[in-house]
Parts: sequence; C-alpha cells; structure tokens
Amino acid sequence: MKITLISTSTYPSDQGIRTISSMLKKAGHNVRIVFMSLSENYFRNYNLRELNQLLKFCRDSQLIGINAFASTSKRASRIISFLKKRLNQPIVYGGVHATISPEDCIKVCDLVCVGEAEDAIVELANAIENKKSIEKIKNLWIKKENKIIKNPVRNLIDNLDEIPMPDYEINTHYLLDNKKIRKFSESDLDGAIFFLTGRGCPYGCDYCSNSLLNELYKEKRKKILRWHSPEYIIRGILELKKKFPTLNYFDIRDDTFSWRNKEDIKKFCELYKKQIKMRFKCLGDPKTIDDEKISLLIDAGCTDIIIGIQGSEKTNSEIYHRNQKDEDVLRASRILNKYKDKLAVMYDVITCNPYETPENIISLIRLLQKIPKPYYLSVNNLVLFPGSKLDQRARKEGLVKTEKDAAYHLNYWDRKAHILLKRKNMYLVLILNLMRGSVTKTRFGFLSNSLINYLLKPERVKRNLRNNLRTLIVLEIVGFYDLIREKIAKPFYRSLPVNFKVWYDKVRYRI
Ligand code: B12
Ligand code: SF4
Repeated sequence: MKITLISTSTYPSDQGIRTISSMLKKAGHNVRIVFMSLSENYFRNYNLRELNQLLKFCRDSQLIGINAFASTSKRASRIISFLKKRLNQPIVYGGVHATISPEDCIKVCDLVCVGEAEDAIVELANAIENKKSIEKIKNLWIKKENKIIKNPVRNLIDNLDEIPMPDYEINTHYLLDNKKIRKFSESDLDGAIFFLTGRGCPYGCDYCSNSLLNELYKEKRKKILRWHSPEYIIRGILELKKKFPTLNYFDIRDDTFSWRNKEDIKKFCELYKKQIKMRFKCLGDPKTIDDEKISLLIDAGCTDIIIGIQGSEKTNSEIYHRNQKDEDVLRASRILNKYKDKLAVMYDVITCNPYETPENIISLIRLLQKIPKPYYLSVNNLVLFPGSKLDQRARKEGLVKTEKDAAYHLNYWDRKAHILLKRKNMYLVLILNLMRGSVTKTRFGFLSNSLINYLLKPERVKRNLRNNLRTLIVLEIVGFYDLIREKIAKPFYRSLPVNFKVWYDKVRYRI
C-alpha cells in the first residue's frame, strides 16, 4: 500500500517518523517521507504553493501520516485541514504532540496515534489495506460520527533491539527547501545524524514531556527507560557511516546517556573506537557522570557533551521536582573540567519561569560562577508544553490562560519575546540571558564576571526589579542584535557548503 508520511519539524532530523517508516516498509508497504522543514523561519506556516505541492504527493497514497511537536502543531493543523478538504484518504496524526495533547489533535484530525507507534501504525495500515475495522486498534483515538473512541495504549516495546533502524533510504525522501519540495540529498543531513540509543527518562521533571509519558504508561510497565544494546547502536551507526561519506559526527541525543551502566558504556566505547572512528556528541546528567565513564567516552571519540542543570537547587526541587543538588552539578563539572583540552562542555539552564523568585535566579547565577571554566552556557526560556505537569499547574492557578501565555510558539532562545511575554523578574532574567555563550575565567557571554557582580548588588537588583525602564532599553538593543544574527549571520553559515563546514570542524577539533 502507498503511504506518505509528513514531518512538520523545523529540521529534517526526526528519528520517530523514520522508525515508523522502517516498520511500515518492513511490513511490505511502499512509504515515502516528506520533510516539510522550515529551517529558515521558525514561526512561518506553509503557503498555498507549498501545500499544493504536498497534495500531489498525497493523492496516490492510501494512508497519510503526519507528526508534530507542540511548536509545529499549527503547521500540522494547516496541512491536515488543507488535505482533508481535497482528499478522502485517512490521515493519522502522531508524534510527541499527539501523545501529549490528543484532545487538541482530535479536533483537527479524525485519527490520532498516542504514544509509541511502531506496532499501531503497522496494524492500522494492514487493516486499511485489508478493509478491516480499525476501531479497536490500541493507541488510536478515532473520531466517528461526532463520537470519539479512545483506545488505550498498548505495552511499551520491551526489547528495543527488535525495532528496525530508522529509515535513511533517502531516495524515498523529499524535502521542502526554499518553497519547493525536492528529493532529499545527503547534504541535507548537514554532516550529522541524531541517534537515540534508548527511550524514556528515569526522571520526570515537571516542565518536560517525559513527566507525561511516565504517567501515560505507568500501569503498562514499571520502567519506561529502555536501552538499545551497544551492538545494535554500533551496527546502525556503522551502516549510516558507510552510506553517507560526508558525515562528520553522530549526535547521540538521549537526555541521560550517562545513566547507562559502566559495562554498557565500556562495551559501546570499545566497539565505537574500533569500528566507527568518528567523533560524536552526547548528553549527560550530573548525578550519573563519573570519571571512568567520561574518560572512556573521550577515548572513543566524544568531543562534546551537554549537561542539564536547569535551575538552582531550590528551583529544581520545589518547582521542577527534579532530584538534583548543586553539589551534584559541581562534582560533575570538576570531573569534566579535568578533560577541558579534549571535551567541549555545554551546560543547559532554564529561566523565565513564572514560579521563580529573584533569589532562585541569583542562586543559579552564583552556581554558574562556581563551575570550573571554560564551558559554554545555553540559556533557555521556559516553554510550557500543553499537558506537562507545570503547564497543568499554571493553567489551574490562572497563570496560563491562552495558548500564547504558554509560549510554546516561541523558540527557547528568543529572549526578548519570552521576557516581554512573561514580565517577571525581568532584570534578572535578562542578566542570565546575557550570560549565554562562551564562559571563560573572566567572561560569561556578553558580560564580564565583575560586571555580573556589580549588577547583582542587592540595592541595584531591588531598584531594577521595581522599575523596568533600563531593562526594557537593553532588551531592545539585544533584540536588534538577535534579529541580525538570526536573519543574516545564521542563514549565511547554513548556506556554506557542507565540505567547508566539515573542514572547519576538523581544524577546530584537530581530527
Ligand atoms: C532529538 C531531539 C531534537 C532534535 C531533532 C528534532 C527532530 N526534528 O526530531 C533537535 C535538536 C533539532 C530538536 C529540536 C527541538 N526540540 Co527536541 N527533542 C529531541 C529528542 C531528544 C528526541 C526525539 C526523538 O527522536 N525521539 C525518539 C523517537 C522514536 O520518539 P518520537 O519522536 O516521539 O516518535 C515516536 C512517537 O512520537 C510516534 N511518532 C512520531 N512521529 C510519528 C508520525 C506518525 C504519523 C505517527 C502515527 C506516529 C509518530 O512514534 C514514534 C516511535 O514510537 C526529544 C526528547 C525525546 N527523548 O523524545 C526532544 C523533544 C521532542 N524536543 C522538544 C522540543 C521542545 C524541541 C524544540 C521545539 C526546542 C526549541 N528549540 O524550542 C526544537 C525544535 C524542533 C522543531 N520544531 O523541529 C520537546 C517537544 C515537547 C513538545 N511537547 O512538543 C521534546 C519532547 C523534549 C522534551 N523533553 O520535552 N529536538
Ligand atoms: S531529565 Fe531531561 S528528559 Fe528527563 S524528565 Fe528531566 S528534562 Fe525530561
């Protein structure tokens, strides 16, 4: 059966839709993926010309699948309503937004797939092909004659190694590029592939969609955290390396890769070093980082690691229910700093949170000042994803009344938009946002360490929190600078040939 899968992601790097595609192909279906990427503009929706091109791809398909993040859900809605008016084929809406906000999605689409979709999508496609009823297919919500059938989710896949590798047969993939849908090419990978080596998260921070996944599956499985075996990962990565000669690195995107036990990491590193011989990036969690794991990863080729701090100890424990102490962060940072010549470290923090107090933000800044340098600081402004625990709380308490208040239409890094939307602790949130960037002994991004200390003098903080005039003026200047960077500098870098970027990285990392 012919099936068209549509990704609304800003970048064509989805693993989820590629895995769904592999499952369908394995079941004998003829699948193509259209990546409706809009990497040049985070906020744009599709125009008629683009939708008409997509329509041509969908005409001959017996099933159409579409995915979305909360941030791309408007794009998905536009595509679905456009296609529904012109075609009779069933459209199924899946992905993280459908999993977390099925109520939202069923308003625009008659079929919504909640949760892990590997088996559900194959069952759906087979049922459609064989003209069988789809009403009892687990994971599916079905709108029928103004009634909604809400089937429960099936169990999570126990053995992740049974899943086929994500689909990288790019001759069956298409990409929206500069208002035209064209064939996907290797250079669209931009020299890197995101790779997930597991699923689920052992934590369940209140702002994160994992808090909801844990809830959704709590009666289905004790642990939603599952890992692929090192052998499976290496087999997959090796295949991709052979297939795409311009690949420059792998980006292992598990939120808590360092949670894996030592034996697993040892095995993975041994195989990676012997067979892959290419640098990689990964993410770690302060509590599970230890010296041996880090030295193994570096020896295998890890050049970059991202560590989530998120908030001060108080913010983490009282607002996010994230079990992490400042001491965990400092312990991990001391280990990482031992390898500063070989490993680039980026710390992630979140601010612009409606529940944060000025003291919480100051504590976070003080913690950042204690972390051994150098490092890179990524400052993200809070987005309340529909359905996450923090979003539920904020809605109940009246802090979020409309979609706009939740800020999920905004990019995490859009500091001006977030600060103006939330208007809380503006002075301190701006300081933290200005600290984003490279951190050296004397500087945090735009600000010098001594300037931060000057700006944080208690009297100054009090005054500027009461009167926002100075903050607003600086915010305008920063907004202008960010605009130039987004509109001119970044597109220029993206337009550089992949080979140049590969060469640049090689020089930079001496590999
Ligand atoms: C890798 C990653 C990225 C990558 C690649 C994104 C991409 N295009 O895939 C990068 C770094 C670019 C990225 C960017 C962002 N990300 Co991100 N990212 C992830 C991460 C870590 C892994 C995604 C993944 O591959 N998962 C594994 C696959 C197998 O799971 P899955 O995608 O959910 O797919 C399953 C189901 O959803 C379903 N499914 C998926 N597609 C389809 C399609 C159909 C038709 C059907 C039926 C089913 C279906 O079946 C799949 C298999 O079971 C997740 C967290 C996580 N662990 O999932 C966050 C996550 C998806 N990101 C998130 C966010 C917010 C973002 C940003 C918006 C952040 C920002 N800058 O503001 C951006 C922008 C993304 C965009 N607009 O395109 C949030 C989304 C929350 C939400 N409710 O929307 C997540 C969940 C993180 C979180 N903890 O909250 N991200
Ligand atoms: S540790 Fe990361 S992925 Fe896990 S629940 Fe918290 S924010 Fe989400």
